[in-house]
Amino acid sequence: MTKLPGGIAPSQITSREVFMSRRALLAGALAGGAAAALPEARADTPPASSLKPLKYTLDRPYSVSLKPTPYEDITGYNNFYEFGTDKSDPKANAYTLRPHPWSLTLAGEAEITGTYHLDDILKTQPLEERIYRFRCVEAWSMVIPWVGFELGALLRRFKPTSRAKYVEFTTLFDPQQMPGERDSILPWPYVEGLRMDEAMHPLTILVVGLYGEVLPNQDGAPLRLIVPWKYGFKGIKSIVKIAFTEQQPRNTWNIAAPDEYGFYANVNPNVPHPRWSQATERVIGGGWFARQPTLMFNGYQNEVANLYRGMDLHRYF
Ligand SMILES: Nc1nc2c(c(=O)[nH]1)N[C@H]1C(S)=C(S)[C@@H](COP(=O)(O)O)O[C@H]1N2
Ligand SMILES: [Mo]
Repeated sequence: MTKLPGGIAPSQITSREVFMSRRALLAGALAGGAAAALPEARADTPPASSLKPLKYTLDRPYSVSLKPTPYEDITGYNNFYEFGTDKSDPKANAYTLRPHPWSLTLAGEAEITGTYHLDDILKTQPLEERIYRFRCVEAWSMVIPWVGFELGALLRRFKPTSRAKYVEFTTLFDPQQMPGERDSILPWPYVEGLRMDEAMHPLTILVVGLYGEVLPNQDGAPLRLIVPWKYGFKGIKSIVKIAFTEQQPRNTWNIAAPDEYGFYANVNPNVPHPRWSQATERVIGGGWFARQPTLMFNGYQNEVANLYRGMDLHRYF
């Protein structure tokens, strides 16, 4: 499989149907022991750590063929203001979070709602590895081998009604576990939202792992959102509630600074942040001076541009 500009595998730009059968084919090839014929997009051997290894399959068609950022950078250079505002704070402070056992509430416009043990949900939710580009609104980027599952697969199990137009996510509010929630730097708890079609897009995943292991606290354990074509702040961490809503939900960074952070937050090199350009990005782990151009929709243009056809991306930033 050849790499296209932007590092997107060609299988990602075929129609969903072709794509799905192609994915089944790949799964078959893997099962048949033909894995050696596939391109080597897999992450490096997971580093030794005390975190539990996970069972998962490799979802190559949805992964980019790029070398993942070192584990130390993904877990040592974080934004998680519940544990402090410096990039090194979450790694140092997030040990106070207790990600197990964990409850997840499903609420709002759906036939099935309630509060569930995350363990029970995960028992029936197969995991995949997805190697995705990650682009923070602060103009730095990584390549991250997540382990998780499609958000849409989970949402469908709760049978959203026709009034469900958006999905709202909420982080844990517990200042004892998350001491940063005592500071008024942001309104707490952290909240985020997606339009229903964005939430149902096959690229949108809920993440429980990293480099083949259970997600470290500082990266949003035990459950966080990843929407790879949007700025990192959409990827809300340590989620306790998912609600189907009729109205567009608020999102924390938009509440904090509405002129600087929108609801959509699609990665867009042509729409600068009011205080800096978004045309290029600093590559974390590539040396302090490593920069590369930022790609439209973070390189996922072929998959997601149709979601925003006819929309003024300067206005809806
Ligand atoms: N609850 C919560 N989720 C959050 C944040 C946060 O401060 N609190 N920061 C966001 C931002 S700005 C980014 S860039 C990503 C960082 O994810 P990472 O630390 O795993 O790279 O998490 C996002 N999710
Ligand atoms: Mo961010």
